Amino acid sequence: MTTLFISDLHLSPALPEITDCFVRFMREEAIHADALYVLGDLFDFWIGDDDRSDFATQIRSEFKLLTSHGVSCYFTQGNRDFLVGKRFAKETGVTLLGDETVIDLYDKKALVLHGDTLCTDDLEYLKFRQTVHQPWLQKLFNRIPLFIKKKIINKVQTDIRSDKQHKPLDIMDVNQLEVERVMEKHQIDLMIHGHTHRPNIHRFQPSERPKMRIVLGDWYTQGSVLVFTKERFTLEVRQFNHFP
Ligand SMILES: [Mn+2]
Repeated sequence: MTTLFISDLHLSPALPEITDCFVRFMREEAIHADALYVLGDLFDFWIGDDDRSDFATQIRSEFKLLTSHGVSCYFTQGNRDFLVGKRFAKETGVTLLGDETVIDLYDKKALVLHGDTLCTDDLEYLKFRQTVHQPWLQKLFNRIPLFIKKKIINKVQTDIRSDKQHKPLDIMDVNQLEVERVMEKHQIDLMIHGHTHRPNIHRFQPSERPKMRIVLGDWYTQGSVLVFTKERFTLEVRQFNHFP
């Protein structure tokens, strides 16, 4: 009985090493799990469910393989793949989760989310997020031909990259007060998220009950997995050559 959590793989056709590690992780490890949670930024960018490229098709088929073997797969959108939608879910058997979801983790309640909404000090990003998450805009975007979408995305990605360079790093981490507020709102003691690329297990006690926040790692130089069983949980890495 194992539940796996991953996020921030930033899969892209330009980085086949990461995709290879992901494919082997799916076929050799996740396939034996009860459930797999992908907490956002699976893709470096997802242009839309109408992407029929070899790369997009391959990733879809890896999820399909897993779900058809009875592994429950859940997906929450990140700030890079907020255009993953119903069609992707239908074609892969993956269940799409909302921005904040309380899950039942072996009789323990946990809140899972991407983590970008916890970074409330990053006002500029929150403004951007609000814009791109408007349903009418997403609907409109999904109707634009793929080649035009690619051009728009390239421009947006360049803007995001240059924006990050001009920001001090600490602004990109979560705001602790926001973490506590969200945990209080959902009445939970365990939170699991990615996004910040700062894998860690934080224990704190803002009120009478001890709380825990588990942060998933990225897949830039190695795979990164939270392995959760009834008895224990561990943040683990998978070297890119880990799977034989
Ligand atoms: Mn992110």
